[in-house]
Amino acid sequence: CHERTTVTDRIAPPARLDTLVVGAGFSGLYALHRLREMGHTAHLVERADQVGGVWHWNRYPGARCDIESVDYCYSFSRDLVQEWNWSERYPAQPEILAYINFVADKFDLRSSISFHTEVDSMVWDEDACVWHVTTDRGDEITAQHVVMATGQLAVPQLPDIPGVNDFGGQTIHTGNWPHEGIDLSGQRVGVIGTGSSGVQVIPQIAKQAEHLTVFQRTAHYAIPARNRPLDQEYAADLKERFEEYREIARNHPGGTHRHIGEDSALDVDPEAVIETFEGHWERGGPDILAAYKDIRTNEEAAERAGSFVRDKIKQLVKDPVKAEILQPKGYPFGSKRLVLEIDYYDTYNRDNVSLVDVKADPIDGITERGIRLVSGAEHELDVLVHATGFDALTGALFNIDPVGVGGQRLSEAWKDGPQTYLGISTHGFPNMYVVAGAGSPSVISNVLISIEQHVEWITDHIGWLAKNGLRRSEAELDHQEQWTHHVYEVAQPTLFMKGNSWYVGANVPGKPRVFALYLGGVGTYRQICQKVADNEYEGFATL
Ligand code: FAD
Ligand code: N01
Repeated sequence: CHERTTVTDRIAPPARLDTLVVGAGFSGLYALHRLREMGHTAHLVERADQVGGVWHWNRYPGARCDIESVDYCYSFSRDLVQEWNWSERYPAQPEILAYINFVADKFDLRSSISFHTEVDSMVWDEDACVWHVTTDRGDEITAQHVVMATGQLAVPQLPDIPGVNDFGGQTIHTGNWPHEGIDLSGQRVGVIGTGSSGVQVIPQIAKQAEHLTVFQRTAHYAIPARNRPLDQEYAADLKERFEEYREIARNHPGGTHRHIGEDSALDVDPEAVIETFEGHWERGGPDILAAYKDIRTNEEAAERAGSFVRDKIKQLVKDPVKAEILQPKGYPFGSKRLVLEIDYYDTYNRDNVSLVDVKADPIDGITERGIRLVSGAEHELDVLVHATGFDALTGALFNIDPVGVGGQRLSEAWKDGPQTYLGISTHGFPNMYVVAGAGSPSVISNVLISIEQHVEWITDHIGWLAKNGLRRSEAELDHQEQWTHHVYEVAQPTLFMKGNSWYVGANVPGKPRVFALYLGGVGTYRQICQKVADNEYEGFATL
């Protein structure tokens, strides 16, 4: 079943629904399943031709998860857990997509999904207490509730470079890779971007292309994934005690099983710190981030890890000029997303790979033939790959730009950054719930844990409203203000604000610079949400 995906013809969505779900990634599929189980009329609309979300769109060679497979999966169905077998420590995109297809088959989800259908508007009707939704296929849907499962990283972002559309060869964004693949043999390929996507795709392109030129603006910290086949005895043991295993993750700050160090990196003998980092380097994975309690809050502590990784890069990359360019500088370790790499640094030891430091000599423009630098140097290319990231968290929501109470648009309500209560709801947008988005742990956690918690909370809330004969639920303004302030307040002491990354909206011109993810921890967040529910959804005005 690892090869299987299913493309389905479009079915028209029903005109009236209890709940409309938008998006067929992990979030939307579980929401649809749960709502149907509750006996609600629910339907899902997805712009792609199949399920999968990011794992459908990001088919670039090398695409892979950076959370271990045994953690990056659903836990709501015991049968599902028992039936599915992961093959690797960090699953690759085809295996994750096959898993999502397996889930869609098992729970017969496709019969309630309209593929090839993009929601393009949502308008709240205050008199009828419903959303009027339209799609690019001419559908008009009236739904009492809308679950926005539109993703965190669902809108590819092209670089802000003059002439970005002028290139005469083939242009590809990693987040919209051609499904049929692309033959790069004999091609001169350029890659802009060296974040998680760039670091994964670059080694794979280097193996195929005649020549690869990487245009790097900021070197990212990358550490080995040490991916390997999943030990099947270990996997079988976890299946035996999966509920207990998963419960630990549900209450862990990151939604994983990562050990969190209790010492300061500054209080421990420097040689012992290096030894600890060496252990992480050998084991691979992102746990080095939690080796000491202050790596994400204290620049000096972060620098211990930063200089350790820079030393490794010097050893791994033979050409000292390339090695110098590849060493991250000017921002603290961990303030941009830590990247897991497979053969990344070694790729720069190949004869067919060049590295251009576009911080030192910036890109002046993209031309018909390739890339021109400010110095006047030109790089002729046949294929240009943008590994330039996404309009994160708000991009897909603003593409729809729901119109709420009094005609206010979401983009207006969020002009200074996301304003939410628990990340789930926004004042002025009743009966609209966002899954694993801004204001919640979302992409700063194992997203699967966060998605399950959100979907369960949201669908329980919808069920509670129905049971109590309530038709309208809206975040109260004072609770929203307190929560939004709390989210920013928790982020302030961390180093995240010091990295120019998508976490703070730095990659999208004009985006407000705010850190909008909740850093208080997955377990703490779960408790807060539970308390709100236990107190009859305190902070929500219902009628
Ligand atoms: P998505 O998977 O983004 O699904 C959203 C869906 O909504 C998409 O199918 C989209 O087409 C659809 N949609 C959006 N707007 C509309 C509209 N207007 N109308 C109709 N449909 C619409 N997280 C981790 O925890 N660990 C990882 O290792 C990890 N790796 C990642 C690797 C990549 C390459 C990317 C891009 C993200 C990764 N993430 C990872 C984060 C990832 O976003 C989540 O893990 C998770 O897959 C999100 O699921 P989702 O259903 O919430 O959103
Ligand atoms: O995007 P990014 P991504 N000129 O925004 C560069 C998840 N994910 O797709 O750093 C030159 O991180 C930009 O440079 P700079 C994960 O959450 C996970 O790689 O801004 N360069 C940067 O190098 C991740 O964090 C996996 O200076 C330009 C790159 O483009 C998130 O998705 C795999 C430029 C963008 O990096 C996004 O990752 C893939 C310009 N004008 C994705 N504009 C896993 O491993 C941008 N850049 C699980």
